[in-house]
Amino acid sequence: MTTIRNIVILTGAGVSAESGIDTFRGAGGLWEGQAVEDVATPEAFARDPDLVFRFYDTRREQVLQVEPNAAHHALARLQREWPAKAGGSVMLVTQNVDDLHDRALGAADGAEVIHMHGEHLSAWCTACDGRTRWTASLIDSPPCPSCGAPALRPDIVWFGEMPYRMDEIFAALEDADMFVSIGTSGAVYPAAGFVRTAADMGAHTLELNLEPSQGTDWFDEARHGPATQTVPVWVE
Ligand code: BJW
Repeated sequence: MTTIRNIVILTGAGVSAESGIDTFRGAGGLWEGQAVEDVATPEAFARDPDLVFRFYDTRREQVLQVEPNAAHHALARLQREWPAKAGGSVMLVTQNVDDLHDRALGAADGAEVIHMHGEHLSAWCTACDGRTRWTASLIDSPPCPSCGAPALRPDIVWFGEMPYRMDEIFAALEDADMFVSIGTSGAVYPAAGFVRTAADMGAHTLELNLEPSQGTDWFDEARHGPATQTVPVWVE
């Protein structure tokens, strides 16, 4: 059996569900009754920016009111302790646009959270390409703090846009001994395909999700249940 040194972890909305943030799909999901193309595409933003700003303003406010849960804390502990314990690395890639992993991790030497789909608490200026921490409303065209242009938009990767830091993520997947997917439906690419990249390179693959995801058959192993229970057990 291969010794596990390098781990890549992918998280999705299910990790933050027990903190009180809605998931996207399924009953009670954020997009139940809301067409995704009305809010989560560049075309929707061009068509009706105020609708899109209002949708993200509401969700930005929600993020400020919730706290990391036991799953976020367990993963942060793993990130802090694994390098010294196993002489390897942990890359935590999240599709989540909340900052709960970051808050659980705090300041930790050499450890970070990769937000491949962007962040609610960040605004992106389409004029100067600058990014600014942002907790207020984006309605009424506030000026960019760097260049002054009224060109800020949510720093969220919409459908049809390229997720962030893909080269680094694929390089880590190719070097991984273990790939763990937590709380994601496996409905959105390229993240849904990470398991196959890691498996093709010989990594052991594990799914932790409330229920079998769309890609569950691609994993070597699956454990089903709420993330606040399955993740701390796996980390220990
Ligand atoms: C629990 C739980 C608990 C609940 N405990 N678990 C056809 C084939 C392949 C690709 C495409 C295609 N047609 C179009 C595409 C591309 C498209 C895509 O994937 N579309 C699909 C719908 C098919 N993708 C893109 O456009 C992406 N860009 C791209 O592909 O660029 C080109 C490229 C090419 C090659 C390499 C690289 C790039 C961009 C995707 C951007 C996604 N953005 C969003 C943000 C929307 C805005 C917003 O935040 O409002 O990201 S969409 C949304 O879905 C959000 C999420 O990060 C993402 C994933 O959702 P997630 O996290 O999986 O949540 P859910 O709700 O789906 O699932 C939650 C799970 O948790 C469930 O399974 C529950 O059971 C579980 N759960 N409680 C544990 N307590």
